[in-house]
Amino acid sequence: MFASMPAAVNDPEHGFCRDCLAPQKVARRRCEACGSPRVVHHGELYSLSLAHIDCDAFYAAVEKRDRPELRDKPVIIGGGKRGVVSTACYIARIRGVRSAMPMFKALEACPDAIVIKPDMEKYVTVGRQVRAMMQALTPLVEPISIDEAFLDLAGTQKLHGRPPALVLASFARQVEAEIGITVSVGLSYCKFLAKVASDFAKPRGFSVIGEAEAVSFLAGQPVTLIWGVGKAFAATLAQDGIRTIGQLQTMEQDELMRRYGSMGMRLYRLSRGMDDRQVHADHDAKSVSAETTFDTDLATFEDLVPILRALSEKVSARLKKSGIAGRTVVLKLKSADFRIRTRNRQLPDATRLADRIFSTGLDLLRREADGTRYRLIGIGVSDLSDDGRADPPDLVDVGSRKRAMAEGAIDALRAKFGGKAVETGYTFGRGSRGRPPRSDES
Ligand code: DCP
Ligand code: MG
Repeated sequence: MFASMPAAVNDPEHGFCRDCLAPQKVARRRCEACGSPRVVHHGELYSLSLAHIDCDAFYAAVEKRDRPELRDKPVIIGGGKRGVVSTACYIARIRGVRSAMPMFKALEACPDAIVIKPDMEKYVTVGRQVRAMMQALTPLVEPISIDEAFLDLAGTQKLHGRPPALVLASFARQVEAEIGITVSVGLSYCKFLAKVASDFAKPRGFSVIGEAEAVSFLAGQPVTLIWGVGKAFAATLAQDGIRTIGQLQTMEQDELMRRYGSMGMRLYRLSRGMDDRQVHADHDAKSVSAETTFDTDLATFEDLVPILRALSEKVSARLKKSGIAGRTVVLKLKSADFRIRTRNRQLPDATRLADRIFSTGLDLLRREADGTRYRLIGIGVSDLSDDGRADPPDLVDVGSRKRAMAEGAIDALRAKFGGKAVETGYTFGRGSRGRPPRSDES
């Protein structure tokens, strides 16, 4: 089923060596030309074109590149203000170190680890270099974070003179040679499975999930593999006795939607390997945001919520006006002593809906309303793209589709009667800006 497993080969013509790129006529464990064990075989190898590429242990890999004496040592990037692990190299991971682990715990697990403080500027630079190399392969590069992106290579065979699979394998080699870090590649027919695949054989992985085996592959996987199924939702599903994606595959769409409303449709489709989301090119990832400074500092969640609502609406209105959408929601707070906190969360799909921006911002705000007195709050979205396929009805739940329609109706009324004609619960009674008057705004 997977590229690295020659046993599942269904067409031995469809293979190559990831080291020397030589075609493989016979499904053997080692390359016919160079003897490398890194051979890839898959029946759909030369017809698939949607890829997800993710750098391996990114920050740690960059540090190891710059300090070769650390190559065979356990390295942890982290510490600093947060006191947690940002990333650990694969040697440290074998010893039990994980991202987001408190540093003292990481050092308990791996006392001889070398701890390096993050150098974000450097990582951003390297991330950009990798991205530029991706953009040389196809204009359809959709960055997901500093070290990962989706690439749609459909229709590029003529340009490259070889199929996407080979272009990707050669890209991985090029990143190693020119940048000095490694990547893992997932190749499939949809975003969901391309991302799953890239994660499957890390580090230096190259995994292929074809249409033919998607459903049977997914059947044995835990529900947490599905985008949007976090710990809390997995616990809900477990209460209902659902732990594997295979169990979801036996359930009807209606039932899933009745039981899980917002997530039911997503569970139904993704469990069956159905995912129509397209790869959207990067639009230079700027952001659209709105913020406001208060006359008097505010500390309670209740005081901040209506302001957040009003600002979310403002951001949404701007997005709608310019025909764009954003996928990462960013909350900004400035405390009375001028410390800035930014918190962000990435959504599965880009949005331009006030409702989604607000509810995501609300989640982020909840954790920050810890008694700190704030003088400013802001909300915005980044990872901008054309809005053509934002808030997709195929994957968005019924509830939010209704909210989207309601939002459209409210927009229409506002266009007709002015901004104050319709107020939502959170801003009602606070004026259209949802906060006490006299505040300035930027
Ligand atoms: N990162 C972080 N805090 C986290 C997770 C990630 O600061 N909780 C940073 C450090 C990572 C980078 O983002 O190097 C990329 O995140 P990934 O999830 O891709 O993790 P890695 O690239 O480190 O490891 P992997 O090989 O699993 O992709
Ligand atoms: Mg990574």
